[in-house]
Amino acid sequence: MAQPNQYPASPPISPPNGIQGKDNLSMPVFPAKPNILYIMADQLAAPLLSMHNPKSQIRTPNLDNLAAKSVVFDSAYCNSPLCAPSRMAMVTGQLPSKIGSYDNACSIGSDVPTYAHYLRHAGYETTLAGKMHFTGDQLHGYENRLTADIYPADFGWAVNWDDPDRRLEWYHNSSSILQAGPCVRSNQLDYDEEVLYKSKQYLYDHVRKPNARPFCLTVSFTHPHDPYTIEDKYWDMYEGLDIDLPQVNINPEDQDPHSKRLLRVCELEGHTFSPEQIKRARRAYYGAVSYVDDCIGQLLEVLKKCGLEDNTVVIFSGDHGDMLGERGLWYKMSYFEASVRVPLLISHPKQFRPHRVSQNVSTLDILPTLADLVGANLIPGLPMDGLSMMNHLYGGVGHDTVFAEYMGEGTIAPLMMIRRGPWKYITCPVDPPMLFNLEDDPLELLNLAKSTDDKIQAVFESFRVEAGQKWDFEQISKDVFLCQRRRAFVWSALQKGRFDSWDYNPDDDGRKKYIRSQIPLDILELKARFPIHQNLPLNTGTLPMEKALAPPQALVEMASDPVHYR
Ligand SMILES: [Ca+2]
Repeated sequence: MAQPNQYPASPPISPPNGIQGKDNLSMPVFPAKPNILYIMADQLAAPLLSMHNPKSQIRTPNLDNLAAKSVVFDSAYCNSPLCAPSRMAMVTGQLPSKIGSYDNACSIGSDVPTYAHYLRHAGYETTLAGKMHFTGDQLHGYENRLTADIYPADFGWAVNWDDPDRRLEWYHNSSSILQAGPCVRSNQLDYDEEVLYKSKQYLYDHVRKPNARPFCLTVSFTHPHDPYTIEDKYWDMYEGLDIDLPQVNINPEDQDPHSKRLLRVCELEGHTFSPEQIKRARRAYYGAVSYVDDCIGQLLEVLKKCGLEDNTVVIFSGDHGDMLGERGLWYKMSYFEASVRVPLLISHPKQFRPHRVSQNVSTLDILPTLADLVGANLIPGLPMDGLSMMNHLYGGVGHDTVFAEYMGEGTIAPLMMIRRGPWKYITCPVDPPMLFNLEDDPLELLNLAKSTDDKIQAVFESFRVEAGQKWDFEQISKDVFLCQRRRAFVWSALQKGRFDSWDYNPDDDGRKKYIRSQIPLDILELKARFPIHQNLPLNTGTLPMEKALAPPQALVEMASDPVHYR
């Protein structure tokens, strides 16, 4: 008799994802579940990266090697060019307006399924090291969090559209550019060094654990996010290089309305940076990217040394880019390529032939792809905006559309983007629409919204109608205002009297580490050494406690492996 379907029989709201299996659900790709190592960088502009741009000046040898073994997505986008909304969309597979993630201080419901819930439900140990910018609930399905977040978990960074001209204390400003240069140490380095150490330790712990479940480890670095500073080692890598200046310069008065607002919000209005200042900022950014590349190299080296390389899918992406002076703009919050495009590669060469994908995909698609990779079922009846990239991974024809939404600081009404084929359409109730053909005009210089060409007008008109059907701008605006006002009030109340932080405090109990009296020393050292030495003590495994503590069979086998045994 067939197994009863454990999920409701109602059809999915979104089309079925990935490879179609029984009951319209995803089909497992692997007979055995692979581990997942998902690495993220923060504010890494895909168009500047060597794996996407052969003319790149940034040195990323580890990413380049990884890309050669990967499916590389050359037109991948975030779904909101701002940290938290982008990440919330990525973890849930839903557009920001669907989950109420409008700015960097919105909490999403703890009942909204994330990829961590899906993988955990499918038998994975889901672990996060580094940044995810959750407000409120700090886990959202991750079983372990190895570090605190770098950003606050409270409502302090809520945006206020009721007073859009007031700059808030935490907004970006020009200091990142004016103070760019090398350093011995920074807040960002403090953070990423911990993220790297804890992630490597997690992998070492995993291989020494008996009967470990497959892992999904998300390692999320804060570099190369501004401030533009990096330690000398990485700054010095670019000594003597004539750093490229931005390709496009646009006078402030000629900017589109949203870009003008961004200049004001980032306190860049009236600033004219010298070529030397711009080059210093870009050089520090290059160095920070090389630092991330170095961290990635170290993680991959640990995978290899621990014998995990073959059965681990490696994913690399980011949350948004950085304009780095292109068009006179800095940071993000814009739909121009350097701000909204993200790096994306998925590597598992024994399953996916390394190749390049030119279709438009987005980080929303990561959740359904992960579900397909591990054979997890998306729950029918629950909303899902992302689409599996499994067809792209196998070199077939996959989807080619990205939707993005922006409702944070710098806009005063929902600002939406549709990217399909060569086209990028941008619309906002308070701004004139924009339409670019990125094949003909990769620098986005020619707004075709008012083109008199009939064919282009037809494209424009179809995007206009599609956006009007997809988004209820009036309702979304109301939702944003309500959410902002609610948080402003609650936050002002929470700051009175005793302050109880929601920031995550990771478990790091020294009483459970290293040499402690509750485990016999020989056994402890045996379990801690990887790979296990081939000369095992003769009497191990006779006492019940020793039996329980016996090394995993895999380690015993590795002890006779000449590659690992030294
Ligand atoms: Ca970010």
